[in-house]
Amino acid sequence: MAYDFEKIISKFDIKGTLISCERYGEGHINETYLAVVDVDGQKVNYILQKINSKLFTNVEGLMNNIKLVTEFNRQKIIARGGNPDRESLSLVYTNEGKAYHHCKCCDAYFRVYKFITDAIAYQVVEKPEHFYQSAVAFGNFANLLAEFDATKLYEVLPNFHNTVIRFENFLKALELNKSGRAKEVEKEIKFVLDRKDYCSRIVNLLASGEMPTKVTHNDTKLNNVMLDNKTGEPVAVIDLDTIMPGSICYDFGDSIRFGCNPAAEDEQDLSKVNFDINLFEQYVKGYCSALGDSITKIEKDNLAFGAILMTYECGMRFLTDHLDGDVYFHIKRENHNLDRARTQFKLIEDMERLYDKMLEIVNKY
Ligand code: ADP
Ligand code: GN1
Ligand code: MG
Repeated sequence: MAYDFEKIISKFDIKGTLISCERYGEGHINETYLAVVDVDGQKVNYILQKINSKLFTNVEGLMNNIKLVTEFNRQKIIARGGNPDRESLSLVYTNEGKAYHHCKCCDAYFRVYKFITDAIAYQVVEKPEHFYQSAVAFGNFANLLAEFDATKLYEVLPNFHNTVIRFENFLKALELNKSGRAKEVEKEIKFVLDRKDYCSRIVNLLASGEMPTKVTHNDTKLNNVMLDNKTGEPVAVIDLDTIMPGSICYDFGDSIRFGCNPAAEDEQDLSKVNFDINLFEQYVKGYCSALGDSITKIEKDNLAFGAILMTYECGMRFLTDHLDGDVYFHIKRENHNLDRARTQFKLIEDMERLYDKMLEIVNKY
């Protein structure tokens, strides 16, 4: 659908003329655009996002979370003498002071962020150092959020990482088989069913209180952290849609499933998809050093398992969407979600083989 970007941008507190507005980044959920605006003869970049309001049905609640967290972060950064426009995701408010604009003509919700300059969100790890730095970034972010009052947050997507419920949804999708594809993916279906026992471990530890529930990011992929172009050091954690209560094992695990694979998440040639144990060690080192004493024993004991679990959950979600007929994740080609599921399953096989080594590494730090 074509949007009237000029009109949309004019609703926000931006004093200038829109030069261009093109699709940007690799996100699967929202539609992200790079908006270039002429402000007094200077080109200024902004990130414009069409919020996925099919998924985030309470846009007001979602945007209020983002407003609270980004303003909290900005104050902290100012207090330590940093640059809040660069080190935090920062909203550009509408002319009426709102965090988003609802376009009545196209019934779509938009938000604008200041563009974080001289920084990159990597799609794959190009240097081990980058992965280490992303771990430091997410570890520091977790520390910062520990001081944030979680009761102020609206739970945007309840049960987001509840693997037991994800498994039930997978079974429903299998039974309904809306796409008619179940017969073609019997091997992948068996892979998921064989590992059902993984689902309840962390859910139960959280429910019993043995593992602490913390404010977590819940989408800690490498491409949700911006690293400095030149130094490779952390600049900002982005993509704050899913900040909710959860386990740090989920956040740790999601970073590992995405970053320890030198290939893309949707690589079709599975011989290129491998779990890189050296990258795993880099991440453990960065994450544990940033968390220091705030990580409890039960959390530490479950970090390695969290990596397998998050990879399993994500693969299961991709396969569920393939069976449902690609209704959740944006796809760019036929069987795209199946390709994504297969990379996750390949990584799980590797991790299961290397599990003892992973535990040993976690114990070192
Ligand atoms: P999604 O939820 O769809 O993943 P993101 O918020 O992660 O969307 O944005 C997608 C991509 O856009 C990011 O990976 C990053 O490359 C880029 N991006 C997002 N916000 C900013 C920002 N404030 N400054 C610069 N780039 C950004
Ligand atoms: C989605 O928005 P994006 O691309 O950062 C998804 C994550 C998945 C990820 C898989 C809200 O994240 O949970 O792990 O795709 N986000 C949501 O790449 O469902
Ligand atoms: Mg993202």
